Amino acid sequence: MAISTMIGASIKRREDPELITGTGSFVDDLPQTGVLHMYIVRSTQPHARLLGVETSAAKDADGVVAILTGKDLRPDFQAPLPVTPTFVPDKKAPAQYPIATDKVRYVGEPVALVLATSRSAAEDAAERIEVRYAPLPAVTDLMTATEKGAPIIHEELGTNLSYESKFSAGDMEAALREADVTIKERLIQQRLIPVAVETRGVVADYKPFANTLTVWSSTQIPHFVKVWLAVILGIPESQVRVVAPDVGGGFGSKIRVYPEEILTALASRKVGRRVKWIEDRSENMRATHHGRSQIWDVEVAAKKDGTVLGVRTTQWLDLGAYCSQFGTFMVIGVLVAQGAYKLKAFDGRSVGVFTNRTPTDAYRGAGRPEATYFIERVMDLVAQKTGLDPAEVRRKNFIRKEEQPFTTLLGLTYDSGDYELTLSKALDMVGYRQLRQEQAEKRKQGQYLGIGLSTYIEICGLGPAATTQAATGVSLWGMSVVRLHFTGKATVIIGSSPHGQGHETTFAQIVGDVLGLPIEDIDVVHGDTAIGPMGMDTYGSRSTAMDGTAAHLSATKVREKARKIAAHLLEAAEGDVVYENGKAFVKGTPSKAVTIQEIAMAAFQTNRLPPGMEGGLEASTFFDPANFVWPFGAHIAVVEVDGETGAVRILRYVAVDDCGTRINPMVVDGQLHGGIAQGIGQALLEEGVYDAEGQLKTGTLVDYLIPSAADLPRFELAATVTPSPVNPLGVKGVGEAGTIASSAAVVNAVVDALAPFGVTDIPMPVTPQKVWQLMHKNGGRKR
Ligand code: MCN
Repeated sequence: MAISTMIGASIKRREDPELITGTGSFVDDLPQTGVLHMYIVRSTQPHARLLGVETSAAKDADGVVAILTGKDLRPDFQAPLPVTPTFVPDKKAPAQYPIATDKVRYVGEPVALVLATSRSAAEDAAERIEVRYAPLPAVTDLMTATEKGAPIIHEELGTNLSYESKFSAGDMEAALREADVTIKERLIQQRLIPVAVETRGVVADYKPFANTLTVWSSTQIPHFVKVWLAVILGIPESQVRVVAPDVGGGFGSKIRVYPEEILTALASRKVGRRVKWIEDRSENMRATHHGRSQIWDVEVAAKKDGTVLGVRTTQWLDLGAYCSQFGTFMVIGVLVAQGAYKLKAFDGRSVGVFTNRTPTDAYRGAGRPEATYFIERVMDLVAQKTGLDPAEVRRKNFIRKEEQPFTTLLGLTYDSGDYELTLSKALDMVGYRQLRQEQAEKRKQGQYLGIGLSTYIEICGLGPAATTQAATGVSLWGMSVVRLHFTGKATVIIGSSPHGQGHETTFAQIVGDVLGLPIEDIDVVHGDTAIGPMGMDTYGSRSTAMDGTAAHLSATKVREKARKIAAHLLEAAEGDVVYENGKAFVKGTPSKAVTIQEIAMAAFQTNRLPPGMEGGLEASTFFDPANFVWPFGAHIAVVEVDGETGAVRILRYVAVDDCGTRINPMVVDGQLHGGIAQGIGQALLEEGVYDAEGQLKTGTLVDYLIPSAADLPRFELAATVTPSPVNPLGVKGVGEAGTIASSAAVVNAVVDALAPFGVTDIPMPVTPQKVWQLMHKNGGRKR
């Protein structure tokens, strides 16, 4: 393959052979010698005073080295777990410590640690620990949690309300007065349990004499974990190293500094030995944060020609028992809920509430699936009420290509977009007109075909340093180092780290494109805080737009220096030398070229460097773009609802996505496949359910359904390319796009199929039981 076509090439992911042959190296695969195994005793109570932890029987058990309780460990914490300010800086965020001392607030909260010579010894000993609780009534309902008389989870606050914030612009009352139609609806974002194939795991190794700590963690954020280990344990940051080895999926669930990272490190410091903790699946379902768990109340003002004048929403956000690190990031959903449309008024409110359930935090899309679900359901509600076609309602309200960059009512500016183009392409692909005819025919025969659209936009590529500093308290940069070795091979060190995304391939493509090196000559290094630059880690589909751009810029700096060295070697004027495909030559004489390998060698030899030039061939970059990037697209689901059973089958799924320049279209498609599957999982199958007492009823994969290939159709994908103007590569993110778009498309399709029954909404997950009940409600079919 010609090197100059490296960007846009569907190169197979080079990380995969290792992963699919079982030779990857995950936390659990690290050398075991001398390691102590940690088992965490967790609260079985959703809300209770912790009266005591009786450990004497367990201490004598075989293989036990130490047992530690919250009371033993509390003096060692120099700070609570971090909570970022994210959009609602004045929220009430009670301090959460990694282990309970006086009270437990959700099932799964750590209560005691058992350290033993084997995992089974630790588990056996844990059974001998007696935890004495005085149970308290639990808060398990988001909508009644703040009512007078509800049990208070954090007494020091005197309320279960964390915050209530408004984000409004334009005159919603005027929009309602001007409207021909108004609609009210309540949309449910059920609680989701992220199910990464690899559960979390931590190995910590504290060296007492050197006061150094090395932690291997299955995390998306090794750099942030390093900082917080240093702060919470009081170890100089320079003496803490965090490594994220191969990480088997995260989907946002490994985005926070977790209690277990602190506890494993602290346990290692207490006993002076290497300590390992590996989460088991049922622990994972309770202790790893959950996602979504929101209710969105909706009010719409529209004209009878389909023009949407204004929307009002309240996002009720179930934070769970504590404010998780990025729990209130989900407020972003309200901030971007305007979607791809022009509106006169937006009236948004977000209310964050504590309940006695596992804390919620980012889950693939984090706020943007909720926003898309809201505005895309709004478009369909308006179509239904006005009798217009859902595609026409969208077209009527779209922000036009020539209006980009477009500033929303709440002041965010879209970088570029052509929403009409992706919609037209998707409609063509699916054969929309013909499908509508087919639908009408089938209805006559009592068969229920549904067509659902979702023309989403997304904010990602987090994100401009100043904006993210103001919104979240952290300046987010893209970071990279590109280093050429003596022999002309390159190392690229990036500030993000993948957990399934394929960075080792795509980042090599980015650098290879600039330097004209084959990707076999480029090693992409990530996820180790002891190597390379400070990083800002992986979330918010930011890596390519931020660290990818930083890698491009570092490579460009290296290329520029290489060109200067080449000019010296060729005894030519700098201005006459060009660099192409890994070679530098005087313009017009490519036969007399010096290769990058020769230039790299010369960069380390004083006798071959231009006089006064510093040696080496290496550059680093802190990249700070002017804006976020805003991918978009049009997804169409075609479903069939079984009139007898209420079962939903997805017949077709068409998606046209635009993530700007695609570095590797095959990787992009892979990201979309996974993302769409996850959104379909939310639409049809998944729900984290608690009973009225606060016990998790879906604590295993038997009760919590995730989609398998058998539940999914073949995805029909296509792309348009609208480059982003905010980075030189023109890239936007794609890691979450599929999830952001797909739940809305599928639910819109089901509601469309059920239109003859007068159905206007159906809460996710759309189970056969709910569908069947709606079909039989109030005497069945209406038209
Ligand atoms: N890419 C590309 N061209 C583009 C954009 C992206 O070729 N225009 C490639 C990238 O280079 C990268 C992949 O697509 O290899 C995703 O890139 P990007 O959109 O920048 O997202 P991140 O790398 O920052 O990944 C984060 C994102 C998020 S937030 C979640 S959640 C998520 C996701 O990626 N979790 C995943 N994808 C996942 N994929 C897997 N397998 N596992 C997860 O846990």
